[in-house]
Amino acid sequence: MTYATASKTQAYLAEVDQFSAHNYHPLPVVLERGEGVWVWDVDGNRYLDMLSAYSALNQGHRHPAILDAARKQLDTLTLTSRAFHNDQMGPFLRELCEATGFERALPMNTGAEAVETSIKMVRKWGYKVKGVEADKAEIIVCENNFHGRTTTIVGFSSEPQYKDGFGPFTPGFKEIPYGDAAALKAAITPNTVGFLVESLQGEGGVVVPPAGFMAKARKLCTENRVALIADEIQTGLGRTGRLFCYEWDGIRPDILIVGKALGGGVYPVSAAIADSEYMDVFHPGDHGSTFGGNPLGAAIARAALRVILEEELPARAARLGEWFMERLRAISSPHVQEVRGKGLMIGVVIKESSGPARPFCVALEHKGLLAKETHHQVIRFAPPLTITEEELEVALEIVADVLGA
Ligand code: IF1
Repeated sequence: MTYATASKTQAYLAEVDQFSAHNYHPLPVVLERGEGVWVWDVDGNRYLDMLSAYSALNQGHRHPAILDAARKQLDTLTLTSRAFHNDQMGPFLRELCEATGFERALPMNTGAEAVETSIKMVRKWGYKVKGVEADKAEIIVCENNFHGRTTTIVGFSSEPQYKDGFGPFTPGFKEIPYGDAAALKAAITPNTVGFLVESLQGEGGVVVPPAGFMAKARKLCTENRVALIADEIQTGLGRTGRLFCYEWDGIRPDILIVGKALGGGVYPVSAAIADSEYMDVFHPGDHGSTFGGNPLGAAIARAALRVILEEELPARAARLGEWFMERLRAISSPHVQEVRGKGLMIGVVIKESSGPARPFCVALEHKGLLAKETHHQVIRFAPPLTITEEELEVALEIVADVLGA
């Protein structure tokens, strides 16, 4: 089965080329419908979605329980601003705290906003609680990180393209190689307030840190009174086979950042989560958002979280991910250098000698499987966690067809 690029698709591509900013280079597929792990394009072709909106669709497209909650809330109350209370935000934050084991949560919308929230929280904690001299706070980050697109966040990116032309940048960030506990130890000074880290790097190319790295980071942070800030926006909520990826190291961060799948594939919802020691540095007027904690988003996030817990999606991701990775490794291919990942966050690394990963993604698309390359050489497979073994068999057949000898 090969899908020809038909005329309806071409018309949509021409339109977006004319009217959109050219800040993306998507695969040339125009989607109009989704259900579970499947999506359909405007020419009626069906695809298996193996990207899941970069893990924002862990529960699959249009999960019935999440849509029900959204519809019910649409018919009741959608937006209040934080000038007033609403009856969804409190239950949402209580359920989020209960699921994560923290005392408080601060609701935002996008991942980058929750990262910014954490940066502000940990800096203020540094000044008011730890006693760092004014404007001297340092935050340690990792090479190859991805935490969002705001000017502050791209300022500490190691990817030149993300920063080129966007300076001047916010000072106060220090970079270490990802997974290097000795470098972390050496980088900590009395002014260090936080260590911001992805428990497994997503955009960096599905990079799994050396075993025990997060546990070592936890220990160093505790010894030096540095807040460990885990960005679980992409790895969290079941993706890697645990509710949060740091659980693989048996640790707990001081500040936890969630987004993407918290919105159930329906609506942007993010949060910074921490105990009172950190969260209570915020006083009325210090920080906020027009839409953060709105009743529509809160109702959707409650349902999104419920689906992950009740359907035991983390355990499902662990079981299916291990099996799928094994099967991927068994494909005899002249192009594959390595298959790596955790749970259903999987990277297939293409050998340099076989060229970049993108043409392989185009070939997969033509056979009905949507995946996206990252960092030139890596094909990322991250299907909805609701995917079945049978559906993964369909994927394996297509992947073997494209990557096989
Ligand atoms: C795009 C990437 C993935 C994230 C982590 C924070 C954010 C992200 C670990 C910011 C966002 C998104 C951004 C999106 C594509 C996607 C992405 F390729 F860009 F890097 F997943 F790998 N922390 N990642 O992964 O969250 O503000 O976007 O809600 O097109 O930029 P956001």
